Amino acid sequence: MTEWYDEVYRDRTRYGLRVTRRLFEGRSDLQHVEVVETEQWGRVLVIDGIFMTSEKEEHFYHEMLVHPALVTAPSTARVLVVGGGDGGTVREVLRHPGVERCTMVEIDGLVVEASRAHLTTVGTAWDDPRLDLRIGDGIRFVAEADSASFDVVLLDGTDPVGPGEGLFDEAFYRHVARVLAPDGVFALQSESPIVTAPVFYEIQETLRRVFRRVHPYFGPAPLYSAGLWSWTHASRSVDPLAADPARVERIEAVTKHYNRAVHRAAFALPNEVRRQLEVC
Ligand code: SPD
Repeated sequence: MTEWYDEVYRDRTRYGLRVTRRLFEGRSDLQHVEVVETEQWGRVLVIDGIFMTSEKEEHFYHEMLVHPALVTAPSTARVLVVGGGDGGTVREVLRHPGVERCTMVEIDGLVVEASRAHLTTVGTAWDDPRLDLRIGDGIRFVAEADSASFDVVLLDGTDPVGPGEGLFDEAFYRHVARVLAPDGVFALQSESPIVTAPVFYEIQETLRRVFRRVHPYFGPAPLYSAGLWSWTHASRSVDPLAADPARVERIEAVTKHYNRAVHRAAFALPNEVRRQLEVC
């Protein structure tokens, strides 16, 4: 069987993958969850018709979300991951030996279930004793967590539509700032500065109302059809280029994409972005 699976985003773009097999389809209270096998990217997790991650290119996204924060935060002992149900983000977090506990709060148990069964090369750290996996609402978890109880917070959500929408609100970011240690780091996926530019700039503006230092950075995420993807490093005082050399050396020995030069280059702002951020 071969057919095309088209991701239609906000009724404005269409990106298609040839599918050779449907492996999983289910509906939770929140979302429609699928795993399909594709010629191009291997197995792909799809939520509500939007491509989330794939076996063959997920490392770009997950390594770039995790390592810039994990090599710059003064401490990495207590990490919180909001979302990330496919397991790729916690896999990268738990590569860092300085992480003592990684709490992951995923709103949809079906995403974890489907990923554990069908994306076994993505989530390889489910049994790490440092992982504290909770199925629940990340917004509520952060609102109820103790102040200064995490050193790093990572947000690995969907696009800002559907159940993930509240994860892009100022109120949520204020709670993140509160639960972070004073020198803690928040990193999040922040959409495409090109295809979804208005959303990207809105995220930057909102973060700037909450954090003193807000630095978007860029890299490839081939599954998202956007050409260029962004993540953002936000904190009260941490320089995103002041990476701990020992941590960088250790992690770049095992990553597929991330290394010290990629780290530096990723924070270079294209002119259009720089100009636009000056007026934000
Ligand atoms: N356009 C899709 C953006 C999804 C970002 N999160 C993906 C989750 C991967 N762990």
